[in-house]
Amino acid sequence: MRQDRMSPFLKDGRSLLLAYDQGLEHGPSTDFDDRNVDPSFVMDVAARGRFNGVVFQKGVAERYYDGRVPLLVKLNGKTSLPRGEPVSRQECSVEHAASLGAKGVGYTIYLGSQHEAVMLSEFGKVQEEAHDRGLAAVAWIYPRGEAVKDDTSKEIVSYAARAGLELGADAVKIKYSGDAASFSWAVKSAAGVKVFMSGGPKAPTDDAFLKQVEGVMEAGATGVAVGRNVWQNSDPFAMAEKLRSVVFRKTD
Ligand code: FBP
Repeated sequence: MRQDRMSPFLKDGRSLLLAYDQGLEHGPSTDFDDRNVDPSFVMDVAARGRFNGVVFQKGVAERYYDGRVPLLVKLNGKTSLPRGEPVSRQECSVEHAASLGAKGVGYTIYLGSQHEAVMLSEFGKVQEEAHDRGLAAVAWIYPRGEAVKDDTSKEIVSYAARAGLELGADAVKIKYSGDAASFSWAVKSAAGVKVFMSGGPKAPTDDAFLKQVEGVMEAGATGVAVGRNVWQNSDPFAMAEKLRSVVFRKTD
């Protein structure tokens, strides 16, 4: 049987990942406050909130990762400052991620961008190197750029999921298409690749976000990889508990 490289991040085949690379992607003044600007606070939320994995860029991992939960290192990234078609280039090697204790690596592909080919090609190398080392290769696949009119349509979200399969990802992290029926087409399109919903900006209420997560799980996804909806919450531990009860709910 094929080895499941995602197994370090799974419990009963499901998963709740905590993402914290927004300091690079959005900048501290956009997303952080006095509490969550400190990576050790988020490391603690990941551990005490019983997340199945934490996602850091290498700089944060080098200084703050303490081994309490499995680590996934993001290998590429960009800031919010450049204008024009999005591109995110690799700035950390698979080898370095492995040396930090990562059990998986993450890479963002802006599907539809004029620079898509650069990211597809880099991810191709990342995936092969990761698999050579027994690490999971997780693709953040975000359709974006002039050519993409609606990045949460059923058509485009399922295209992102399918691209993950074609590119050999062990898991894809994609945006929610808005309802369980359309998201289940994305899960089917991924054809066995684990599907995670990407959290997005903090929802107006906990219930509004949990409703999305319910739809995601009903659609057959593996779980969610979430950041702002947890560590921007006034009680991240309570939110983690609520998320766990939805993600790991037994349906039978
Ligand atoms: P959030 O749950 O906070 O949205 O985090 C998920 C994530 O994919 C992060 O890993 C990444 O920093 C961010 O979203 C990228 O957001 P954007 O949609 O602005 O590119």
